[in-house]
Amino acid sequence: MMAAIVSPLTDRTAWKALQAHYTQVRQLSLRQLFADDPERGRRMSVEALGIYFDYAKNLITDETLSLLVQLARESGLRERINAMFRGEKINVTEKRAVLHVALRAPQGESIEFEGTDVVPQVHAVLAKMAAFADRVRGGAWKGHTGKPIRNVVNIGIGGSDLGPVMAYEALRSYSQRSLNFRFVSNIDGTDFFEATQDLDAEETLFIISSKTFTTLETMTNAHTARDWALASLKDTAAVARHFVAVSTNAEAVAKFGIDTANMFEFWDWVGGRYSMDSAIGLSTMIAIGAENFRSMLDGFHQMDEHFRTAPFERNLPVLMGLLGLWYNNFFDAQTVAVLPYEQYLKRFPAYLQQLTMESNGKRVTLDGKEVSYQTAPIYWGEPGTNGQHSFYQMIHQGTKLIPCDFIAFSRPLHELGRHHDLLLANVFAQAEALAFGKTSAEVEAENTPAWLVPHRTFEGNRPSNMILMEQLTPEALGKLIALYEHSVFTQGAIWQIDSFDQWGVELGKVLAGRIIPELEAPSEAPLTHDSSTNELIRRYRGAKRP
Ligand code: G6Q
Repeated sequence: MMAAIVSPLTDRTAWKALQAHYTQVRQLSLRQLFADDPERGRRMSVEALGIYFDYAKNLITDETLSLLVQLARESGLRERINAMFRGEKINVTEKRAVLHVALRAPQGESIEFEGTDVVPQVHAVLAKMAAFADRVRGGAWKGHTGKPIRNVVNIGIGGSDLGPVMAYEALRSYSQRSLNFRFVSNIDGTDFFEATQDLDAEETLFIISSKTFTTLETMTNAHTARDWALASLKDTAAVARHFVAVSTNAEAVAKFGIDTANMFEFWDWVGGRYSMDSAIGLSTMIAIGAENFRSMLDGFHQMDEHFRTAPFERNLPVLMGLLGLWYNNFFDAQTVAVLPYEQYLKRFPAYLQQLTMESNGKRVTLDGKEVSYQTAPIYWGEPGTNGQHSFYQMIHQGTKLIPCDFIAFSRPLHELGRHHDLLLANVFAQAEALAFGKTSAEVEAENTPAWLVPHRTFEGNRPSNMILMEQLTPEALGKLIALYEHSVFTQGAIWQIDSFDQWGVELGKVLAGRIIPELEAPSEAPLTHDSSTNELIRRYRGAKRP
């Protein structure tokens, strides 16, 4: 089904009003805005689902916000949200529905795809995952030689890797510590080698995670894993005890030699980068247990409901999406820094890179017309406080405007002396320093020599959001991920692009497929690429066979 017809972005009334409004607002200073309105901090914040979202330190006024909300309305965001929840094929270029919200719908709720309620299917797979996870965790699932499993290796890439790695790292304090978890994604043999070199095959379970079960990297690593396991176990019957699969492709799973009884299913309507809460999360569930996994799903679901029902003015993902769009499209900001002040979220920026940039890194609209505005910004980041001793210099005093998302939790997972007070003091201080800076008069008043004053001055006015939550729990993680998922959706709807396809990854795959046999062919085989690529191939061939 085609999306509702809305006018091109730059023709919308709110867009034009925002352009005019921008020329006034860019002169404003956050110092002044806060001085003029002592209530700004409290007023420009939303508290929902245990998330305190403070957006007061943004370069906005009330009018900015109401124009942005008007833009969301004019862009048909409400209709787009409803279309997603109704199971319409909003991924138009792949003719697919986009129903990751069904993965976390509680039992008893109904979400239909082509006339069938998919929620019971989701719960049947969750129950199967839970039974399996319990057996592995409790030692009832034995390897081929009768030993319990001590190592779980997830083999997958992209959406079948980044979510599982991120969630495992994020929820490590909830994980069963007697189990080791490793993640292999890269076609670079080093990844597999390092992940397995100290493991005993008798105690190792491989989860082959691949929606299509055809991905070059994953299939190559899966075959290497099979050879590695059989080199010690020496019996093909061992494959059934040491390999399980997560896929939509039962035929390819069976062909690989995995018993389809040990296959955990998901569906075409789950996009790779939106799949960590499907069976792709099997490693997560084995790590943290079924109950914690369910509470993570509950967190996701709470955010889904909030996104679906809350008025745009108080809707966390909508607000976040709109604020991001404000800098991206009007201030011409090229990037967004995601700065979690929580060590367990160290892989969260990498996870968000795929979610945001693979989803919204598009240059044509749904109807194939080239956009005349910027789409997805570059996402990047590192946990605080580490980044403060590295790239924050540029955020404070560089020439680029870099809006920041700070993420912090009031209660630590490990009470350790003053550590948490020091951590939180830093995150609050960074947001404050960015917003208000330090004027040259303030620097001069510290008896700074005149020549040094410009170097020590901070111009301020650098925007940030603060996402403050109580504690990093499975439920909190679910909310946080869904917050970003839906903020990406909000922006994609306004930019009128397909946030759910990824054609941009295809060309490289096809060309690599052509080059592989050329690297493996005898060195005199003729080459028909451009002169640069030909020379690279020749040099590689020469190095391979000196
Ligand atoms: C995500 C993409 C992509 C995908 C990987 C792995 O949205 O589709 O990152 O997840 O290419 O694909 P398979 O799971 O099919 O191996």
